[in-house]
Amino acid sequence: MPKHLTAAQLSRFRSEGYVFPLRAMSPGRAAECRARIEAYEAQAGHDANRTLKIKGDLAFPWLMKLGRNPRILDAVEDVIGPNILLFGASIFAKDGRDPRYVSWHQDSVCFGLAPHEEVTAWVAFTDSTMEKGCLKVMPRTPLAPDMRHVETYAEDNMLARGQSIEALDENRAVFMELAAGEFSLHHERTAHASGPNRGADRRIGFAFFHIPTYVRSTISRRRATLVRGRDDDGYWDADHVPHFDLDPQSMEQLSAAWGEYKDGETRPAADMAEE
Ligand SMILES: O=C(O)CCC(=O)C(=O)O
Repeated sequence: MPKHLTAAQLSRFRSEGYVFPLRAMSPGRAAECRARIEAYEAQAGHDANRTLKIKGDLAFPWLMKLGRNPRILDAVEDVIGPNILLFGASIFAKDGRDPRYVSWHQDSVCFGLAPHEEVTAWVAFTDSTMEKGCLKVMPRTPLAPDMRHVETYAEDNMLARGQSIEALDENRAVFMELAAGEFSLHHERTAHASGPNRGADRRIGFAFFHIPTYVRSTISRRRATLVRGRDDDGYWDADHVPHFDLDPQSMEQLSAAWGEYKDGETRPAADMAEE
């Protein structure tokens, strides 16, 4: 018996690689999340995209708490089972009238995981509509092996290396529009992208990356946080979870993970990953 998804939604996820919209929290709570992000940006003096990536959940206890949101985890559990590790989280924030976009890509080529069973919960802190450049997915892509990615380093591309799958049929794309407080799920092999924000207001989402405990890292031994169930597999060390905002120990771990990713150290691992 699924805990959050209906049987039809679960079957859709398995065949198409995504499901939406699901409710994580009220619009009021989502507005609080946005306000917290914007308070951090004001204090740090830069766009949160510069720092709250890869392991952005380690910056603040409130983000780690959101990573344990029971409604999100119930849906994730329906897909990957009861023993769940959160191995990272990234913000994707676009300003109003922002040309930045995310090119078509599969996370499976850079996550360095085997088997490929990661599920991302993308949580909307603001409304995320087609006009605002919501997340879009290419159905059924998880059913095939990884696709070829070209590194473009394009200026407005929000991905570190501008990695991009070319020649996808845009007409088949599904736009996952969400209201503030809702979330979507997609599989790590689901090709996804997002366009520029043509709206006046910001579009902010936080993507949480989940794996079942039996998934291994193909890069090296890494860290993750057990957010539900038990870890009898022992493939991951425990994250330094933040005890207070910007806890230096957690921030050190966050920076190290971001540095590795930007340096492309995850790429060879994608080649090593089991198909
Ligand atoms: O939010 C976006 O625009 C892109 C999100 C994304 O690439 C992801 O969740 O993996």
